[in-house]
Order: sequence, then structure tokens, then C-alpha cells
Amino acid sequence: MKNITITLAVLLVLVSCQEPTKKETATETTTEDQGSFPFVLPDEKPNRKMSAAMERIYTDYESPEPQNNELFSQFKYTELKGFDYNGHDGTITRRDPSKILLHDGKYYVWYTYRNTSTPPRGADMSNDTIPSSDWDLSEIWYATSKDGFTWEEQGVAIKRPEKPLVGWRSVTTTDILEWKGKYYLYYQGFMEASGKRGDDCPVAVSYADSPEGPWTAYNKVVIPNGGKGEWDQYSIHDPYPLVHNGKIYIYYKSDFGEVPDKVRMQGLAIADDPLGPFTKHPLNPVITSGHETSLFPFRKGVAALVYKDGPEHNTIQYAEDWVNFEIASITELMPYAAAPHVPDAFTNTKDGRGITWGLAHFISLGGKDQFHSKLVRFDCDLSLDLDDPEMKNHRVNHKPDVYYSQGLSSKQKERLQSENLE
Ligand code: AAL
Repeated sequence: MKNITITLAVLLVLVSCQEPTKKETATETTTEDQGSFPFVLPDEKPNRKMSAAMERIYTDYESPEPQNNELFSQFKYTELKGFDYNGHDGTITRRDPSKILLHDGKYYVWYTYRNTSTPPRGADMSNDTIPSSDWDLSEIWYATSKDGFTWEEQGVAIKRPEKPLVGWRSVTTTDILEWKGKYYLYYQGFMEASGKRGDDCPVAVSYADSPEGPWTAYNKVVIPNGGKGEWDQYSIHDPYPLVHNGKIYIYYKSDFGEVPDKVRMQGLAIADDPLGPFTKHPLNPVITSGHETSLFPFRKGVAALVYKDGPEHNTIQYAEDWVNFEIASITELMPYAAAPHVPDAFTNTKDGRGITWGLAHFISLGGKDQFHSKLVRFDCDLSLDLDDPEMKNHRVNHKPDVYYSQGLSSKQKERLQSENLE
């Protein structure tokens, strides 16, 4: 027994003194002998030990340089013609546009339209005629265009129904689905003035045989709020339908948690029929950031414009399985409530081609007392069928007054004064 122990001990000593394994040697030798990183950035991932940041631009993004990344783009904006805002006194708002639908040679867009005697006055001051918020006491209106720049307002598509039907207080933030030759408008159906408790609402739907209407309200909630204590128990916002795997995929936002730690994330609900039932995905929330998040089929998967809120805002994200999103690029000056023209939104494609333009909105116009929003056009190159180098610049140079407009608050100035040497 004693001899075996001694033999084992000797073997252990020999093994521990062995030369390091090939891999360890390679790593140490590679680090020492690999030389410095080359002057010209390799297109493909070089065979060398790299920092996490260098690894990432080859593993996480389509290309190590934004200009060669099909899911990177800048965004350019153009004022629209054809919409009147009452001199921007806050009594008229147009916001939260739908995807752009091309039908019989015309573009169609639907949007939240508010036309009230006063601008929004907050929940406490609101009543049957005074709106609590910019999207309170609203209807769904629509407009058409031949070029996407000049629009002709056609009027109301979805009116507020009679109380107590879903949406009697306000119908807002709509989006369009074309399915088997019929048209469906999904929208937020408010049952009380936004702001009374929060921005609480479920999603309702109306349908028509033509984009021109007439629209028939389904008068039932199709995407209900979550149960008590669930992340989406209060709000189901920004319904955004696409067709995938022969089903209707509706992505939506919920805002949850208590102020000031409110969180906004995106969920997914799937149905075989436009009128439901919709099943919420068990992995919800599926996107951790964003607000009125727009998506479009891209190659086999789906891409998302994730802006405004959350830890991953100002990113364009991609999910090959339409559920598990990764950051595809980082960008800036993203369109608010982007409503792209998505030619293959409803074609059940496995080869999504991407987007080049759409509408969006500017909010908070007119300040606190004349608060309203307006529609705007954006252009970009997130398309496999366009190559516009000007959309792939990765630097937007702002003029000084853009920075000065983000000035210190009086509280911050007081703090700085108190910190200054007396
Ligand atoms: C928008 C959207 C939803 C919210 C409100 C109007 O940005 O997220 O529609 O309810 O704000």
C-alpha cells in the first residue's frame, strides 16, 4: 500500500511539472508574438487574441464598420404638406401613425387625431370636452398620398364608440394589418381619461373590406391587460401587427413599475385569426427598451427600431426567431413612433427586404400649455435593395444650440454653486 501511495505521489509531481498544454502555450505565445493590430481594419475576424470590444465588433454586428452594416442607418427628416394644426395652438394633434400601406397606387396612413376646444389640461382638469393628455378624447383618422411627402387628409376612420364600449373615452395609437383580403386596425381603447391612474388601456380592433372603410368595430378587447401583479397588467400600448409563420404577430409595449422607476418594454402576442384569441409569448417581455417600437421582416428574422426608453435605447435590434432580439447596430436621432412603409409586412416572407422610409411624429410641440404633436416623414437605408452611402454616415454633427437646449436645471445650477469654492 505504502509503495502505491509513493508511486501516485511521484506521478502527481511529474504531471504538475509537465509543459503547459498546447493551448496555454499558444495563448501566451500568441499574445507575445502576435504583434500589434494591423493598420487596415480586417473585414473578417482576425485569428488573434483580442479584447472584448474588438471581439464584439466581429461577433455581434454584421460588419465591424457601420457603413457596411445593412442594419445600420442614419435617419433624415422632411416636413409634410397637407396637415393643418390650427396655428399650433394645441387644439389639434396628429401622432402615433400606423405603418404605411400601399393600395391601388396610393399610400395610406392612419393616426391618432385629437381636435378639442382646449389643449390637454391633465387628468384632474379633464372632463367630457377637456382632454387629460395629448391622446385623450381622440379618434383614428387617415390620409392618403401619391409620394409620401404631400398628404390629403380623408377624415375619420374609427370614431369613439358609445360608453361603455371599449375605447369610449379615446381610440388611439393604431396600426394596420392586411390579412386574406381584409383590413384590420388595432388600437388602444381607453375606458377612462389617460392619467387618472396611469396610461391604462387594452387593445381593440375594427375591420373593413377596404382601406377606405367603412370600419366595423369588433367591440371586444383582443389583447387584454395582464393579470394582477403581471408586467402588463395596466397598459397594452402600440399594437404592431406583422405576419410570420402564417400567423399574426402583434408586438406591443407595456409600461410597468411605479413612478419614478417606470419601465417600458415590448411584448409579443400571437394569433391564427386577426380577431384572436391572441396568446402572449411566455418569454415576454421580448425587448427590454423602446417606445412605439417599429419592426420589419429582415432576411429570415425581424428587425426592430428601439429608441427613447430603456437600457438599449438608440439601437436597431434583430431576432432571427422573431423572439430573441440581439443588438444589430447603435444609431442616433431615431424617428419617434416610426411608422415605416413595410412592403413585406403581411406577405409571410422568409426573405424580408427591409425599409427605406415612413412617417413618425414630433411631440411636446407648443410647450406645456399648448401641447400637441405633428407628423413628419423619415428616410433611411435599412434595405437590402438600396445602397445609399449618405445614410451610412456614422456621425451626426449637431449645431451648438442643440446642445445648449439641453441646459442645466435650476436645481443642478444650485448644486454646482454650492460645490463651487466660496
Ligand atoms: C405614445 C404611445 C401610446 C401611449 C401614448 C399614446 O407614445 O406609447 O399612445 O399610450 O404615448
